[in-house]
Amino acid sequence: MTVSLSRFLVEQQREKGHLTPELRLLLEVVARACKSISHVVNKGALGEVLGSAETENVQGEVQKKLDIIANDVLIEANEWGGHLAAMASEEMESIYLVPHRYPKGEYLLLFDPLDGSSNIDVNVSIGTIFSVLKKPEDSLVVSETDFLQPGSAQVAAGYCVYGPQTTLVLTLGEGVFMFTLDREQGSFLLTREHVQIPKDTKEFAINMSNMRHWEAPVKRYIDECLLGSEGPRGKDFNMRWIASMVADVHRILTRGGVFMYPWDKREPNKPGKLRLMYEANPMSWLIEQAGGASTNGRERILDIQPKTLHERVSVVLGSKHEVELLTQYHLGS
Ligand code: AHM
Ligand code: MG
Repeated sequence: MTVSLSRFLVEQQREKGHLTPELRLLLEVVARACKSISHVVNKGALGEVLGSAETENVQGEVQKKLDIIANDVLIEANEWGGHLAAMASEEMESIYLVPHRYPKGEYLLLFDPLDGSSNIDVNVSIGTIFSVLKKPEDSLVVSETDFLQPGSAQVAAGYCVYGPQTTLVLTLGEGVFMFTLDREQGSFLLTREHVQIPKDTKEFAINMSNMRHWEAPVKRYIDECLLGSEGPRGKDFNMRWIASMVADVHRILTRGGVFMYPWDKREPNKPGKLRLMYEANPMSWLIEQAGGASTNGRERILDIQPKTLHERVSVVLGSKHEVELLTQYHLGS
């Protein structure tokens, strides 16, 4: 029997009590927005959506047309349903309050509307990442402070990868579930349940061109992988780097591996490249829910107390034993 995302969510609400009707609506709306984004991504040059928008986001990065389109799709889909209090996005400096004309809900939605922007124009997998928090009960007027909750407080998280297939991956804190978009039916269908990542791996993902800028523990780990069966690890490793976190994490959830975007000397004042609240937190929760681990090298990512909405973090996630070894190298250095 095929199970649609809608049916899965209804069952989670009805039988398992994992989600409220409001959260169910929120997830349905996010999935619908991802479907629209997938449609636009598929059109590519035919939809005149490729290339730069010639504007900069809060991170000082040049925005692509699709970054802005995906952001608008998510905002427009989510603002009127009554399930949200506010949203935050990689592409917007400040939080977005639900306009006064619409009813307000209890949830806060954060997203990276189009992750892997450098891959848009070259027809390589990209994705949308999202994280859902509950608005603190004592908050009357939502402010940025309400968003500054550790990843362990998330009530739902996931991503949608736009690749050869469009796949939505979701956790509500009771395992990881994958849904593939059936384009004929126009709905996401459950294709993998309770995903588990192997504890050991022979595959790593890191941008090797930054090697000379890394810290000693990362350098040591990669050096040992590269020595293969002749080195201390006693096995040959394979390397994969897609440069879309969504696609790299999707591979790891599918067959294991370790992904790293560590601190490096290029911008020593930044803890890393990736953003904590709408990239690292949702991905870390998915990875942990699939039996993997996620750290900044020294601390579990989900335990980090965010100080600002767009703060960055160093990321090491994936197969548990590799993440433990990397943590050991960091703590020992
Ligand atoms: P983006 O949100 O601007 O797309 O940046 C995040 C991306 C990640 O998806 C990916 O892991 C990383 O940046 C790639 O970085 P690099 O350009 O160093 O390969
Ligand atoms: Mg991103």
